[in-house]
Amino acid sequence: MGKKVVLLGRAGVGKSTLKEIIFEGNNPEELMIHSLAPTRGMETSIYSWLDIELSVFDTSGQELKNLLKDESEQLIAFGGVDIVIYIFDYEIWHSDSQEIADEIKEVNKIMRRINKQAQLMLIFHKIDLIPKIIRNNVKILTYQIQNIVNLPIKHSIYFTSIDQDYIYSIHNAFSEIISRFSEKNFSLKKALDSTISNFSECICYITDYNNSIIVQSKSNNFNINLIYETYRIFYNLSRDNKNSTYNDGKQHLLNVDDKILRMLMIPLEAPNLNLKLLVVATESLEEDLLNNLAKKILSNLNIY
Ligand SMILES: Nc1nc2c(ncn2[C@@H]2O[C@H](COP(=O)(O)OP(=O)(O)OP(=O)(O)O)[C@@H](O)[C@H]2O)c(=O)[nH]1
Ligand SMILES: [Mg+2]
Repeated sequence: MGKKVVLLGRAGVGKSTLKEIIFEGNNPEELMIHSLAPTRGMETSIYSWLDIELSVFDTSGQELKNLLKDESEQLIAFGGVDIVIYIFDYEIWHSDSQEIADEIKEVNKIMRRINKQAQLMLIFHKIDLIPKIIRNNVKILTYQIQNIVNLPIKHSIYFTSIDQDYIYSIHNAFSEIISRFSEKNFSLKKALDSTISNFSECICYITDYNNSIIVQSKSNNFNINLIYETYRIFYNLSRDNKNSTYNDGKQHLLNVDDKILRMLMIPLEAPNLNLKLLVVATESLEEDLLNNLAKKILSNLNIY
């Protein structure tokens, strides 16, 4: 059965750009240089994502205020919706946090009225524009945002950017959001989560044949300030076609800031399932850890 996703947010926060990269496979670097035209009305597109069909409604930021007032518009946007993704960015949050918080509350109120089952997700986009000191403390930023927004449920906030240094953050955000209703994505996620929960200081991903991360998991104590740096490394590896050097099933040591990251890439060779690589990495110096983790994940994935 198809699922409906609505992208909401002010003009220029990056809704259409995210849609183009995640679902249309467009080049993030080009979209950073050549902006898309502002969206007018609601643009609806249908996409496949692993085992599900998604109808994505990309709305106009210019017309958001109107949408939040006009009941017939609201029925079109929120009727039958499964997930509403509200996107905002640092600039807007920085200059207008209370207004953005009120807008998120308003969206939540309308959703509760029209469609109680729908879930609201928050994306804080363009993290490349945040000063580094704030970017490295996303936990504090999350806490601040949740407090100002002050909804009954504390919503997760995904921090994203299309900048090549952070590109995997957007695949990760969408993978987590969509895995709520993709059985296949969900079972892969469950296999990764249950395996990695017994390991310390590790992160793992599965990529598809577009070099997108379709699912990822990490140990509770994996240093979250390293995540965006690890995205950067993996992105550069796949972009430079250096995968072949790294996907040899052997461990490689990488420099991440002033830390060493140990990494292992294993080809999954499952094109029929669109699963290309398993990537595991750890900050731990223990060599056996990664081999053990990869072996356990492979047996829990049960794809062969
Ligand atoms: N620095 C930075 N710029 C971004 C990022 N993502 C998108 N942009 C830029 O943000 C601008 C607006 O992007 P759009 O995707 O058209 O914004 P939108 O939310 O669809 O806007 P409307 O259609 O008017 O509602 C473009 O100039 C993009 O290049 C990002 O991660 N970092
Ligand atoms: Mg747009």
